[in-house]
Amino acid sequence: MGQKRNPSLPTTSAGASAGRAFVRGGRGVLRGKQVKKTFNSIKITVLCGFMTIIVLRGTIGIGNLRSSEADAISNWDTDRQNWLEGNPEFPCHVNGKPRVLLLTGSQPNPCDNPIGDHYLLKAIKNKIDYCRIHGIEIVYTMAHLDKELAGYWGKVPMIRRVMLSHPEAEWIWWMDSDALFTDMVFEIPLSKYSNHNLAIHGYPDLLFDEKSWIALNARSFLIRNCQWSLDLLDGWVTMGPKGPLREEGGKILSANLMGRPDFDADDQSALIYLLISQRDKWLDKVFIENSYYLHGYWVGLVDRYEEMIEKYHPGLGDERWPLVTHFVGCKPCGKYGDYPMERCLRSMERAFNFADNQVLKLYGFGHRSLLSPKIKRVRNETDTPLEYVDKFDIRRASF
Ligand SMILES: [Mn+2]
Repeated sequence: MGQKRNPSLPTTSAGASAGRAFVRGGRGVLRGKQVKKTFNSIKITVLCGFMTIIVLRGTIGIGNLRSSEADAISNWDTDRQNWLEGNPEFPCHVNGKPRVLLLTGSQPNPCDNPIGDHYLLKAIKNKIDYCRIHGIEIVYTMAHLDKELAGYWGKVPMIRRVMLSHPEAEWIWWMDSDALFTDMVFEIPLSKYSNHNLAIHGYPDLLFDEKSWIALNARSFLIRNCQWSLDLLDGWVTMGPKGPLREEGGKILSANLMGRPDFDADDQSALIYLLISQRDKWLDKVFIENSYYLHGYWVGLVDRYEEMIEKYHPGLGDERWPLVTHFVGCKPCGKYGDYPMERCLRSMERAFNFADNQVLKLYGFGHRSLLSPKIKRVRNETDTPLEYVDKFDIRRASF
């Protein structure tokens, strides 16, 4: 090697040369020179370390959902099927219905304002009620699995993780923390999706004719636990990682999707773009749902609750009685929403109480008004309480 012939040349093998510098120092080389050489070696060590990190970044899952190539999964359908057969105590169908796991979550830190945490609590209470009534399990996550995929991108690695860790779950239902169930009776018509792997709220004409960036809503959707979905998540997340991938991705999305402002790649636009640009690969397994509100935009719904109560009844799920009211553009946990905080909180309170009235009915209570956390009795106590169970327990409604 070069260093052997000319000991004063900088070395490229940093670890070994650092040791050698001390040996050379022992031969009587000036101490200052020795220190300088050692310093050079350290610089090279740092540089080599940096290069190693860059090389490793390419292989440890920046830009894909895997921690290394070793856990690329290609046989999930067979593996999962075998697991299900070996674990009959964890069936993927219960009482003839596919097992659904609702996945939601919020940031690991406190909200900027304590009122934000109060509404996160109300939002999870609301989801617990709906899921208890409909036999759905809940996973609430506060973990950031991947530093590169923070914020709304965080759901993608989390969905994948939950699929692989809960092989018994047939469907994973992602729902944002700022979405509330407002129809406690309506049940997802899963049998409709028996030939599909993704059920998502949206409009086919907006997707195919207009390529609109709001053609689908990715904040409440159902995805089947299968290999197709793992592949979709892998394709979906490519624009997710912080930095150049997300910045360049944003430019591609704005150039291709109608109405999209210029900003870094977001999960919803990326999904729309993936489905449009690889239509043949994905679309026959995607059910674009708009017969009920799997996602319902809160503006235009929250002011109509009294009218709904007057004219309709829960169980419809659509614009007459929306399954979900989603507070898009409200940031109760953060600082900067698109709408005034007061209007958002007031509307969330109304949505929560609208839903809670449907839950409280079984117990004989209701909110004093849609804006009041206080309750009042809505019927007298009785010495034959079981007749009210038959009448008001939503779980006994005819599904
Ligand atoms: Mn949201």
